[in-house]
Amino acid sequence: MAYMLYYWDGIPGRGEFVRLALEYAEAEYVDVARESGGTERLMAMLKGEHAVMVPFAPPFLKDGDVLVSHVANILLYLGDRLELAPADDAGRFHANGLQLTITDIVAEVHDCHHPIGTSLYYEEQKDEAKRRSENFLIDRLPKFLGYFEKVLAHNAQSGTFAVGSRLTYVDLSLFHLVDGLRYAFPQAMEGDHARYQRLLALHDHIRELPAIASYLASERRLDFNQSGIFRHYPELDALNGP
Ligand SMILES: N[C@@H](CCC(=O)N[C@@H](CS)C(=O)NCC(=O)O)C(=O)O
Repeated sequence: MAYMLYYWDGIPGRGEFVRLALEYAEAEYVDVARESGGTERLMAMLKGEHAVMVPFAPPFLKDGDVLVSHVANILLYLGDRLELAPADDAGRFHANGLQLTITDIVAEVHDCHHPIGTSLYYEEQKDEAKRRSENFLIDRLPKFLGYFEKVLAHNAQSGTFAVGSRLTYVDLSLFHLVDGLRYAFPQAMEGDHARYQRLLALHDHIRELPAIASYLASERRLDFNQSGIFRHYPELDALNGP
């Protein structure tokens, strides 16, 4: 049975972390909201159509009777089923911890353009967004990226991947994180090659993998835009480097 992925249509957003895992594994899945009537089906799930649980927000994944919400939780679930995670507990929970750290930075990226309220327009919180982004670029971005660089260097089992000796969903998510940051903050991300060598090499490696390259060239892949998590406002990318 195909996995049913529920995520807002029109943006890569948080759904993209899940899509990349499904695409890399060449798993059968339906991107529900992109089908005719799909957004209505997504909304119905949010209203409690599912027998067992009501998810708070997309993305969520339905696999038969199982409904899993939150990116990191979905990837924990898929990691086991698609062989995208180590089999042992030490490795599985290490991967989950890294994914939760990606969840944290993604929330901070979102807060760069919406620091006051998700329900307010960007234009209503522009001044705060500038202050938030400046702090993010100076303080938080190097801390997070430096951490992921350290994780890659620390993994003696692999010269490329974050956990263990094989590719995991964490590597696919790090690819999307770098992609998104380069879109949102091109100026700040420029010139980081020496500092984040392993992370950027991982990004390039993932981009060239046949299943990922073919996904990126397909219509299933949505471009970044001004509605998702990673948005480009030049005035928020005003620094010369993180
Ligand atoms: N912790 C959740 C966050 C989910 C989330 O914030 N989803 C956004 C779309 S990317 C949403 O629709 N939020 C609605 C809301 O927070 O009211 C995850 O990692 O999946």
